[in-house]
Amino acid sequence: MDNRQIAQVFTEIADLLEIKGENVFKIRAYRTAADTVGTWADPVARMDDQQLRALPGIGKDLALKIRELANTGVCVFHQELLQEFPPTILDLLRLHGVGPKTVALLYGTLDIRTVDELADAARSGRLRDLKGMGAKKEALILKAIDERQKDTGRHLLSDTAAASAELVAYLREHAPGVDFIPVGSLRRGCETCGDIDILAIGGPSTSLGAGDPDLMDRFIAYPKVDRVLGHGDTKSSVRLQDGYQADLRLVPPDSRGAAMQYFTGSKAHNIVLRDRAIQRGFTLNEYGLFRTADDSRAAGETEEGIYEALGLSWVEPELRENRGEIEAAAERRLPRLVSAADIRGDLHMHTTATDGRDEIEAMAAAAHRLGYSYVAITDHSKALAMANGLDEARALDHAARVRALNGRFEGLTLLAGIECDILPDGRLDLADDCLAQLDLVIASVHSHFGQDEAQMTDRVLHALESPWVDVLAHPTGRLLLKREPLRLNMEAVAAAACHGVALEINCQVDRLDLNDAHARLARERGARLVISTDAHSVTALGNLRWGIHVARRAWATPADVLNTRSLPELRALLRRGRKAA
Ligand code: DGT
Ligand code: CA
Ligand code: CA
Ligand code: ZN
Repeated sequence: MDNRQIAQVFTEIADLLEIKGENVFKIRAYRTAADTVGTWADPVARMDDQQLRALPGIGKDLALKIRELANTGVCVFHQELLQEFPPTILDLLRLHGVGPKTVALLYGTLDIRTVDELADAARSGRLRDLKGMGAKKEALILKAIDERQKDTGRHLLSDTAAASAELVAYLREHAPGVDFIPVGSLRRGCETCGDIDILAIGGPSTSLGAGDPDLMDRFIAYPKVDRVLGHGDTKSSVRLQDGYQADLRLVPPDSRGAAMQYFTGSKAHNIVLRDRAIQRGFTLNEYGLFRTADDSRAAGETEEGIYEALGLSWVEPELRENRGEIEAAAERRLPRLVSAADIRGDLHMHTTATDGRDEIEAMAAAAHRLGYSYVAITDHSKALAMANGLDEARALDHAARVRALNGRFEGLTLLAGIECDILPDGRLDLADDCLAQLDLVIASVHSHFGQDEAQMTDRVLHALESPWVDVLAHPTGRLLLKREPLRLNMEAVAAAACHGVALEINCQVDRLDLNDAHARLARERGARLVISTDAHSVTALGNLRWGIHVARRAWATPADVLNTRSLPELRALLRRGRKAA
């Protein structure tokens, strides 16, 4: 079992204990353990008892449970708890705003077991009279159900990438002669993916049409397969235990590029490309590009060959959405997209001073290992009381501690920053003379998400008027598959940001906020982007790659992105830098 799976078992135990109304300390112990295991870099299943007990928050009992999970794949305590409730009850918890206490209430009083039963009860107004509910919460639950249904079947990019990588590793091990390439929306770096699409490039026994029954047998024998949806010699589909559908398609080597192109999509991109082929006397399909006149092959082995034969330069997968990339490829003016290698520093992260898990020094050491030239430590401000946000005095103390580490890590500069809340009326949570003493100020909305568009836009614009704000973080506040974006006039925000505020692409796996469309709009209006992890732990610094996909899907070049700059260049671009100059 990998860390993610073990963490999930602990989270479920905590949820079920909470639904039962058990001891809060016991519940918290499982949540802490889930957190530790879920973010630990090395596989805990391989650790011995002593190593396990050295992990934060893991005692004798939890260490035993991890050993049990590693050895048997299940935990008896977890199984027993699951027996006490209908299995569908955990689905209720995945609704936004529905926690274990609400589930306990719904199950205990109305015997609600499924999302459908909950929807019925909410629609017929049976929830509002329950203790602690009310009409407002009833409406919120209905909204959460609607949002959930709209998204069913989609998964976060990062989760899909992990599930796909695991499957591909299995396939590579069991079919060493075959080449496997993840395609579909995953290759395009879409924020969520409907399924896992994997392309297999012919093994020795393959020729067009003949297929490879052995390969497909091995595919459906993958231990995580829950159900086989289709099973042929060149194409099979399965449903995996964690809810993913996975499609495997096999093509011969001379169709490699054509199949990569076809199955990477998007559908919209493919349709335009196929029309272009027809206009030029070709037929394009997953096996190749053929001259319609005599059916002879014009291209197919490589993607580049296909695009070239159609008078186009090769198009990066992230751009293949029929949003102008074909025209740009025809005119040879596709942008040089930003990549992870261009990034010189990370400008948004938290430490144990607020809700981060690691100390300043650990974050800095990790950034140093990543080869960064600079990082900004940006803990929360006081309005975020839940996160132990900093007031002015603590913020300045913290800044001094951050700056004191400068010189410790060769080539790395630590910037003392803050993530300052934008209050409901648009004022900033900390006083100007405090903000002025910091190196970087990120502003963000963490409350009153329900304001209407005019109010919310005014609120954000007001905050951006402060001469001390350098970055607007996670501008829409959305949580993928969970919370809708707040209502904000992005045109107006982008226009305001042109006066020296960078708009963040937040790399948290369920934020990716700005999204691709907004980031592109902001860029086109002349606003600068910044790609930041908002890491709350050392390991989360690695989430940069997800935000890079978003930036690339927004057609961003290195020049569009603040944190591709050297530190002196960056300082000069900040509004506070211009002031000083
Ligand atoms: P998803 O799974 O909803 O996240 O999005 P995709 O893009 O991965 O879509 P999927 O899995 O249905 O199909 C994978 C690729 O196969 C798709 O991007 C393009 C190609 N494809 C599928 N169906 C069609 C089709 O009807 N026409 C064309 N031209 N291409 C198709
Ligand atoms: Ca797909
Ligand atoms: Ca598919
Ligand atoms: Zn943050």
